[in-house]
Amino acid sequence: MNKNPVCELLGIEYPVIQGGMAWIADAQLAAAVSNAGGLGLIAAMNSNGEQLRAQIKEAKKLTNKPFGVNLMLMSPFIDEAVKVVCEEGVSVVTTGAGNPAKYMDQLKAANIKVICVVASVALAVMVERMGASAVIAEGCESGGHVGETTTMALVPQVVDAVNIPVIAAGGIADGRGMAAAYMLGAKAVQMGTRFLTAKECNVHANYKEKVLAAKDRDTIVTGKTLGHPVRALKNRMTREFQKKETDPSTTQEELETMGAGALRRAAIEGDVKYGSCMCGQIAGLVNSENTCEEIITSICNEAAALMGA
Ligand code: TUI
Repeated sequence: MNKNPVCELLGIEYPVIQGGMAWIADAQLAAAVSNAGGLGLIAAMNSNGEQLRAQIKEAKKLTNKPFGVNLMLMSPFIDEAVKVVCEEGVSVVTTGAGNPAKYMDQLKAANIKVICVVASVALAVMVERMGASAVIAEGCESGGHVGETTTMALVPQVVDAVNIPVIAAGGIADGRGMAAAYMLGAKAVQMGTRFLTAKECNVHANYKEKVLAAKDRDTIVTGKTLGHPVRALKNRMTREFQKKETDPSTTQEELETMGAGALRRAAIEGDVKYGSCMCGQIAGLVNSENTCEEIITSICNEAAALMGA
């Protein structure tokens, strides 16, 4: 895996990126992934500017390796977050859940490498033109905010449409998934669900246990009627949400209120019955809590063996 374009671009040892999971991906997780040779990301979604700055400063103390920040474009703090990553000299950001056009020039002017999460060929082509350094083609097997196309179908179509490196995400949690991503033309992988169960991940223990116990059909996508579909583990919350979503008398406001704060309730408070346990379809494969180093080395070794390297 020498001369991997994503490793060269980012100055990392292994082509493995940790997903920027809102309320979950903090400085400690990001630093653990980066110290293990991958690219750790701090999620900016749930932080105002000063909270994000504190997380970046903490990560700088915990690692001298490159790490990044995930900018969730639907976040109420997005303008502050962009300003802070520019001021703090973060080397790379990923963007997700929208079109990053508005922020691209500002980020590039601050010498930040921008890697955009895309769920379509059209957006991949657009962000390449805007100067993105790479794209993450994320299939709808992933957890949290999802597009409509699977990883298997999305990755090769994005690979054919752009000249920048493509990183595959959605449904990848072991060496087989990584090898498959390579066969589709990806040069690296991003994993969320696998790192959610890492030893260094500070998500509430109830949430972690639920992901470790989940099987293949335990996730569901809700929120399509609101325009931001979200994949999470099935529980009382998703059942009630689904019931309301299919009831024509339910208003958008009712649904928005129900969804608000749901991820925080699960990830921070441990309410896995009435919170949103966002998680990918690959959860059924994720059965053990491991260190970030174990996760990264095992997936890369397994993929290399499968590819006959
Ligand atoms: O962003 C994610 N996953 C997320 S963000 C999140 S936080 C949240 N909290 C409460 C409610 C909802 C979300 C949890 N998970 N992944 C990256 C991603 N981006 N997946 C899909 C996309 C995407 C989809 C459509 C990117 C762009 C897009 O189109 C934009 C356009 O205008 O064309």
